[in-house]
Amino acid sequence: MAARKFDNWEPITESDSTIQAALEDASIPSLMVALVHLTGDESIMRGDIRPRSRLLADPQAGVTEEQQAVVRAQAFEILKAYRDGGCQLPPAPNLDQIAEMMNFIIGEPLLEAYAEFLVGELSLHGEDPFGQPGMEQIPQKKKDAFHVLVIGAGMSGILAAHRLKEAGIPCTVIEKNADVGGTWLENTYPGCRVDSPNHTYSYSFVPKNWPQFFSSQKVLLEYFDQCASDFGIRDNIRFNTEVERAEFDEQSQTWNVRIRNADGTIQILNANAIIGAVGQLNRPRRPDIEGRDAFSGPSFHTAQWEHEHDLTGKRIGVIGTGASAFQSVPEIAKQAREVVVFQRTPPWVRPQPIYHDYVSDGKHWLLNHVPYYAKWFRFFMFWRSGEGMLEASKKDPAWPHQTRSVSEYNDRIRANFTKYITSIVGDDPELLQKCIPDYPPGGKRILVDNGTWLKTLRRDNVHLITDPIAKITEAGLVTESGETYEFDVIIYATGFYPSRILWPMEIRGLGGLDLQTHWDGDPHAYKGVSIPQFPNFFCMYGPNTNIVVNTSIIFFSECEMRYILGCIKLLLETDQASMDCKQDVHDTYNEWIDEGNANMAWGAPTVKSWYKNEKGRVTQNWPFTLLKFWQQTKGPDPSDYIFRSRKP
Ligand code: N01
Repeated sequence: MAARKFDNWEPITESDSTIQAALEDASIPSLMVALVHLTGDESIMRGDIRPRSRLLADPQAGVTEEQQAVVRAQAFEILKAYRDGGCQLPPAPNLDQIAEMMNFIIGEPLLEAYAEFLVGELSLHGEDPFGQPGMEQIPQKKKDAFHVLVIGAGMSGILAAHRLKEAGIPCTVIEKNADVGGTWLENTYPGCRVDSPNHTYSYSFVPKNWPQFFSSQKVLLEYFDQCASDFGIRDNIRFNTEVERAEFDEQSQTWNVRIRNADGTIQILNANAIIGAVGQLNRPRRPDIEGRDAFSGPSFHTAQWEHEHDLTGKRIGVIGTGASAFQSVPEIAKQAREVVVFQRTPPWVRPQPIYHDYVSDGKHWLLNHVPYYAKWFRFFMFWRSGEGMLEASKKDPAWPHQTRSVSEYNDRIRANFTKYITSIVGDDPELLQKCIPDYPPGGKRILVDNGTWLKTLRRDNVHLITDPIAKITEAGLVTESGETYEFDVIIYATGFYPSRILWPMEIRGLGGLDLQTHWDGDPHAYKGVSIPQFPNFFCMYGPNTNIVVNTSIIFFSECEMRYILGCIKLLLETDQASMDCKQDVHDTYNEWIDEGNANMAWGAPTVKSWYKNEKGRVTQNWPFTLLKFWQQTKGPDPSDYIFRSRKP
């Protein structure tokens, strides 16, 4: 992996024909704003050629072919002049100009607050959008005396260790697996890949020449593996080691953490703070179906794939139709004699023609050579796959068809998705009926498809069964209608235990309070990070920090880590030993979150999903904009916390 900062673009030395060829592959909206950087000429974004909002499915956002040709010709002249002039840039744009560029690329006026966010993202003046300014002023001696224990070396844990190291804070990472990567290490099922665009699903400060727009598990694992090496944090990680218990010691205001080493020995570590970076989708769930253990053949969960079983020519039963089944079934079907998929609820499917496509050479060249193009392309993706989609999931209380959709906009999305599904399976009315969900789009995770899933369901060797499973037998499955199915292998694509955040670890806070008992299946936290009565325990990807409509969970981790660093900085600056979130602050925050979630498609009472706990509360999701989370997590407000010092 060539890890480079976005602003380290390569000088242009290539021939005219290379430039021209690359421009054929340009994202025109991203290119146009990059041209403003290159020339300082605002007229480029003040003419008739402009991206249009809400055209989220069109990669050129409504810029016509003819208009694209005009922009390419203009870009060719500008890039040649830039090359021939020694690759010099005019002065950086000011805040007003950035705001205009941002509104231009989105196609509608955005909140002014986005400009500040973007200035950081663009790093025009070397800003670190997720950094914690002022950390460098704290004496190293103080930092050396503050030890942080990070649980997990997946995407969030690697980030946490890196940021702590950068800040000069000592840390130890405890990882249950033999290597880094978390979810990308554990999930090795065939077809596993990211379904958020990779140019946003990456650390903001470690771009990569992603081979595909949505890369495979192998490529993602390589990325995180390389990051861990490049960050120099491997020596901080204790592999094959599990945290069993963590107990807050009120005397010293520190945490005592019991770990089980690879050789089974037990050790107690002491830490000033803990960062729980274990993810929400970490503990595989096999549902309690009658006779579950009776099956005589191999059976395994998608997140614990048993590669030793050759599926060629086999009869396979797959339970579930969430994202894991969606990606693995098409691959299994290529090998197996027969695949029977048991569906309880159909997923909404969103067309994404480039889902399996490779990034062309021209696109790579533009990303690497044209100043700020990669940054704007990232923002363009960020908007189109995330922020811009939020509106479509928002409930309009006046909308009369709340069961099928939550607003007029949401209904239009429903119609589009229905049209797409119909275009592939429409000539099979029985299959079509099984594939159209009866709940609003966004109620559950929308799966991105380039036709692979729906075409797989049409294969002669694939059958989609909606008759509920009654029991598992020695030979296979029996459904409620009494139909029997015999299999060689049963695969559980049945998800995880998201509401049991941090389970099965025993975490004990003030007065020995046990976290899982305290939460009772209903995890809450302040900003997803702090839990009252659990001082100096910080979560990453904690309660209500999951996102439903796409974009990148890495963005959230970067926000959370910035906030956590801010907390540590505050403790060190004030010479306090611990900070404990105030209960009323936490409660008011969570009321706001619950209200927000009730207004979203995934909060609709008719929808059941892993976003809700058994009581029906949305425990996992963040209901507002990404910008709002970015603003919320800039740093802690000291008045939100109770500070305590070490007891004499
Ligand atoms: O799990 P899920 P997943 N009988 O919980 C069904 C992320 N992810 O592993 O919908 C029959 O979504 C259940 O049915 P229902 C992503 O965030 C990302 O697929 O509850 N069926 C459902 O169909 C995703 O959302 C990627 O009615 C039973 C399925 O099992 C999250 O992980 C790839 C059942 C479980 O679906 C989880 O996805 C993979 C029963 N008793 C995962 N119990 C990327 O692309 C459960 N089901 C990045």
